[in-house]
Amino acid sequence: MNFSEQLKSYQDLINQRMVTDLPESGLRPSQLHSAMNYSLQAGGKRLRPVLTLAAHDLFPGELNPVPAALAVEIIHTYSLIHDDLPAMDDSDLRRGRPACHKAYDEATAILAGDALIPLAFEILAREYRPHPQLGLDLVHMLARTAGGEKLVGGQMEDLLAEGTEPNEQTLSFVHANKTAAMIETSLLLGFRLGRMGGDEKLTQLLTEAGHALGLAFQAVDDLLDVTSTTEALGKDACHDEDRNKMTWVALAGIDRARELASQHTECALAAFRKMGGENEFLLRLAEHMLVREK
Ligand code: GRG
Repeated sequence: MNFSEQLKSYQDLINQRMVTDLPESGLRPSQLHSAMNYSLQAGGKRLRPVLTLAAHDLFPGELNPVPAALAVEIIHTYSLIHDDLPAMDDSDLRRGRPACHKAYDEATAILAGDALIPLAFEILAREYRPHPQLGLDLVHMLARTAGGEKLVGGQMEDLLAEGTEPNEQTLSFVHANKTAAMIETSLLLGFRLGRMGGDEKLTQLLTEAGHALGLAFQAVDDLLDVTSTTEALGKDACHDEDRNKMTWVALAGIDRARELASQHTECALAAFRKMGGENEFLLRLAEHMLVREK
């Protein structure tokens, strides 16, 4: 399979699994379950779960990484639903459609996000029950990443920084925790399920790769906000500037943001290369993420 076919095949695996593991839209209360399905099935790049599957396939094992990948996408989607709320980033458009609170209402969007969080952990607990130690490790890794020191903490600082003078220290904290932590963990969950999952040296290299990839992803996200269009992105362009957000573009300009994205990508590539295994797809994916258009 070439890179595009492999990417599509990973995305298909996640999308198919979503259909079986999500509560049906009609389930009572249908407004809640329909909103959960609406946001999850709106598409999106499925980047994080693809990373989980590709990291598993570096050194594939006997266990199925798809439920772990789905759990990651579910947490990511909850964070997008809540991020779009008027009390947070106040965005009307997401994944090319009205944001959840626009398609439904604010209370429903809050509750849909709330219900997605335990669903992710329910899937992990249920699927990996025959391997309790492993299952607990996965739950621990994802919970920690979704919590106050990582995703939620990064989001808090991001909101607090709005309208303040950009500075590198805050920006680095926000990017490391709001964005890079989940990308790192997406990789680590998949790797943990593979046959080399207990190898410390490889885990360390993958952690470095994930961190760098996450920082590159955020730098590209900052760039796309000013260089792309709402149609291409499927979410509001120039939103960061409108919200007076602290971004690399605001702090250091477009050229520096590009330079940073390339440097972080190089770091990620170097770590993936050192890991060996079936790393060809991840190498291509890291390059693809640098030149992505949405
Ligand atoms: C509400 C706890 C909480 C956290 C929100 C995800 C997030 C944190 C904020 C979204 C805003 C933003 C620009 C975040 C950084 C980059 C990012 C996570 C972009 C969205 O991810 P993509 O581009 O989206 O992978 P798709 O729709 O393709 O999955």
